[in-house]
Amino acid sequence: MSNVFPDGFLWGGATAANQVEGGFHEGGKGPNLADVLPGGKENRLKLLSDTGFDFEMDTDKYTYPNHEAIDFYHRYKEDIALFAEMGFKTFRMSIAWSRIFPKGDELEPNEEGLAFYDRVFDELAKYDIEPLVTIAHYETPLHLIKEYGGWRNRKLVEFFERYVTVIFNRYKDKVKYWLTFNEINGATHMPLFGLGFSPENEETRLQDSFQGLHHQFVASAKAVQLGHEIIPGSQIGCMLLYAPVYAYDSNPENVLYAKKESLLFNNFCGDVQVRGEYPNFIDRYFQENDINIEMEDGDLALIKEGTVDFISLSYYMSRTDKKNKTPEELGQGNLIGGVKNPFLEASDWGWEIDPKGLHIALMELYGRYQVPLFVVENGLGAYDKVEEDGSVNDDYRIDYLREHIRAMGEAIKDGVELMGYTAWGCIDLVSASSGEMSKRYGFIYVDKQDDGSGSFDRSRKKSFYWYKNVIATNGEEL
Ligand code: BGP
Repeated sequence: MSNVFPDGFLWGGATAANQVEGGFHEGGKGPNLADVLPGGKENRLKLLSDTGFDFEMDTDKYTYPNHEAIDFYHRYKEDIALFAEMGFKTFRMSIAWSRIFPKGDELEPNEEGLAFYDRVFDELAKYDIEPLVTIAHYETPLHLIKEYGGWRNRKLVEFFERYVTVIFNRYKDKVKYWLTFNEINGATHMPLFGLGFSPENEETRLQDSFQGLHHQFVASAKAVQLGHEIIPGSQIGCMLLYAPVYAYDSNPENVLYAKKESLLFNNFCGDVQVRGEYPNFIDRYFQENDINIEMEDGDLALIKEGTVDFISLSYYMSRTDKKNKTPEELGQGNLIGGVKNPFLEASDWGWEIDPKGLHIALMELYGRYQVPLFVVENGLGAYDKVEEDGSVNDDYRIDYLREHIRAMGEAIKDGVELMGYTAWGCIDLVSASSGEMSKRYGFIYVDKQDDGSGSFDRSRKKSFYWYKNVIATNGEEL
């Protein structure tokens, strides 16, 4: 088989600051959203769907796993050396906004925070690993949440602009690839993560989420403009949580329903950020749900001018759905709803495993937008067993990744332009939705357990050697 992956394909791995760094009050960093999210699956999942979270910590009752995370803050050299050993061409990471602006609304940045990322980028450069930087990954400064109500407040656009101006200027010679808001379209499902607010009640959830999204669209467009000005040749992408929606059966009513759900979930944000316009279909949805977006003069023109250079996406699962569901059919563990797909198996966390869904996702996205795509998250969260000799034989992870990489190859054969692939959680990290360490994604095992115990030592899993060879053969040997 001749090689389907183009030369220069950006193989690598992905993380987010709050899930790896730790050092939560070191180097002048201020607290952010992730610092007040308790550990434990039930606690976290409840928060994500709940209303009225107060953003206070209760250390008697809960643990806070992101405080230490996996201590990348102190161990980044060792970790980057391991990424280099695997042959990474790129490393996706985020900058924690509250390391740069501890409260978020200051006028002057925190030099220690800036210097930390200088060191990380310099370390990556030693090994020719290209950084791919997410500007906002579920880590809004806590002060902006408590004082301003998160992204519902227009003020955040201004604070964000200050933040991106500082980081673009500081890192202009070190970082070429940027992403604005992680999984921006997840906002209406989980406003807590992306928008930094917990709805007061179900009635205000949609209105506030779409208003917050509008502010992020404006902020993202502004960032694209600034990035292009400050860093000539930079590539700035949006980031979508993409889950193709399948109709449960061929009943046209269900097909239509699935189509509409997909437009709303998968395409609304992309339409705004890639095409630079609110799509026509959203008018009806806004009317029917009584959603009124406050816009300022110039917002729509800015959105039109600040369209992204490429689309990045996370892909974990597809969604199967039908118009009329019984309560028993609902949910089924997939984070984004839907009903159980009888053809698919699920992970231990109930996430349905569907490599073909990635092929479909890439074809849908490329067909609609015709801009380069970048898969910046994909992977299997699983319980790993450490053998007596210290090895981790994670064949299940290899199987999962192999099939998804194959699916990307098939999409490339179908004409999709794909820039790269960064496997999520290339080193074990704190799970976003459950706060657990035991939901592991890594090629590199980290000896830290759910209760926070462990040596934090790193070791290579079987998948480490497998992925190294995948990269070395540019995806030819899977
Ligand atoms: C995405 C997030 C990541 C990440 C991943 C896996 O939604 O962008 O931050 O954590 O999902 O999810 P989880 O950690 O819940 O398994």
